[in-house]
Parts: sequence; structure tokens; C-alpha cells
Amino acid sequence: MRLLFLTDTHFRGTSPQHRRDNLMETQKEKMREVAALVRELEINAVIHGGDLWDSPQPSLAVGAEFGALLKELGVPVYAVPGNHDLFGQNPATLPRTMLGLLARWGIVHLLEPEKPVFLRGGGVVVQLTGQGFHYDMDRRDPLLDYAVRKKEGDVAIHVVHGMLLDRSLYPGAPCTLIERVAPFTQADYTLCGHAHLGFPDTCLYGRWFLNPGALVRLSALPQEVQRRPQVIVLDFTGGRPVHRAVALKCARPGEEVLDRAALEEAAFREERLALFVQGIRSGGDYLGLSLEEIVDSIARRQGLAEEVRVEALRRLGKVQAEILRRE
Ligand SMILES: [Mn+2]
Repeated sequence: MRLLFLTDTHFRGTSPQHRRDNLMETQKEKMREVAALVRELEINAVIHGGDLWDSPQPSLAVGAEFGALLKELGVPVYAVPGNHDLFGQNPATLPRTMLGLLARWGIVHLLEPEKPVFLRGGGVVVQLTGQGFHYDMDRRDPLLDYAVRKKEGDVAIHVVHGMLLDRSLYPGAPCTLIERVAPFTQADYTLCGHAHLGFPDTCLYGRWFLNPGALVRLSALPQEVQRRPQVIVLDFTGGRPVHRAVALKCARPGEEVLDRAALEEAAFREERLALFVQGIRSGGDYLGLSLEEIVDSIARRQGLAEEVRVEALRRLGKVQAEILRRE
């Protein structure tokens, strides 16, 4: 029984400004290399940590292309929805999204927290659960999203699209620390997406927490230039579970695919953004920059009823869908 984990592919049809390559071709090449790994290493299933798509409703051409590549992996693909897979970060919009369509057609199997999937093979039973993104992720009690019970099986895996990290970002940034979750989850492996830079493999209380980083390098941050896109292979064939990272051979060095001028500009922008965020902070207590975060922050500060907040977020999702249709 061997599983392959990858995350944050952000399939899309266009290249961001600072990419020097044809990103869609690069992403197709990566998926073909993953398919080759699946065959060579005799992988039984692929697990995706969310943000399969860069937007919830990519064009049909992009959907068809990458949907076919997922199918050509030749093994079941299990996934959780990421924030980019949904409208307005709202899981209720899933049926209108490309990921929802693929799930309905059986090309991807969506993992849920309360309905474990059991994979059996080679005398090993693996319990698989997952928690997709939602707008309370990393804001409400993190154990609701990150901690699971092992009901049955030799190994329990929980897949989450959330900002799980080994140390906190800037103060007030929504994130969940591994040390907060580790004592309470029974998952032997917590596999995470969302934080594109990933974090070092961490073992706490005998449980592993892994995020190999996004398969795509979308931003021009200096850390992204140095990072090699990789997948993780989990091997349960021996006496005890082992895992290792496998860097993709086709991924070119960051300096080749990310534009240098754009990198400098990005560093400058980061600095300006930090100043801007500081300015906003001193004026109020807004802890986020996305519209959802601002709505959330206003609702909490003014003590608005839960229905009002949910309705505001629902309308925001609707408007975003509308804008996307017009584009
Ligand atoms: Mn992502």
C-alpha cells in the first residue's frame, strides 16, 4: 500500500505576469511526471490537499485538459476542496464548481471529516478523512477541523486545506500551530495544503504533520525561487509507515521560470504592502485583506447575528461567481 500526496496545483490556462514559461504546459508536464511516478512506484491512490484549480470555474478547455490528466493517473484521486476551488470560500458552492463536477463524475473523490474512506491492500488498512476549506478555518476551535478519531485501521490519515504551520506568521494572521493539534488528533499523518511554502516534516506526540508545499510556484517571493516543487510518497508496505519527499525532475530552477525584474518588484511590493497593512491596523483592527476576512472582521466586531454574517458571505460568493462569468 503506497500513497502519493501532492497539493495546491492551481491548474489554470494563463501564466501570471512574472512566469517566464507557458505555465499551462509546465503544469501538464508536472502531472505527466506524477503519472509516471504512480506507475514506477506502484502507487495505489493519489491524495490532493486542495486548490486543484486556481479558480472555481476555469474554462472548459482548462477543465477538460487537467480533468483528463487526473484521470490518466490511473488510480483513485482523493481530495479536499481548497479556498480557490470554491466561490467566496463557501463549501455550499461546490456543486457549481469544476471540482464539484469532477467529484460528481467520479474523477475525484472528496474526503469528509465524518465519513472515513478505508483503503485496504497488502494487509494494511488505511483510514482516510479530510477537511476542506471554509471561512471559519483557522479562526474557530482548530480541533474541529484538524483533530480526528481513528475508528479502525492501521494508519489514519487526515487531509486539511488550512493554514497549519510549525510557527506563527505575523500577529493576528489566521493560522493553526501544529503543537495545538498534535496532542488531540489520532491521525498518524496530517497532510496539509494551503501554505504554499510548506513546512519541514514535523513529528509531535508520535504523529506526523506534512506539507510538501504547492506543486506550482505562483508568487515571486524569494522563498519560492529557492523551493523545488515536490510530492510525498507514503509507504505502508513494510512493518511501519515511512514517507519521503520526491522532487519533480521536470521542475526547473526558480530563477528560470520566475522573472527576476518581477522578483525585485515583488520584494518592493511586499514592503509597501507591509506598510499599508500597518496603516490599516493602526486605523482599526482588520486582520485580513480578503473581502471575506474584512466582512468577517466587521461582523465580529459589531456583534452581528450569525445569519447576517453567513448571508453577507453568501452574497459575496454570488457576486464573485457573477464577475467570473463576465470575464
Ligand atoms: Mn493554494
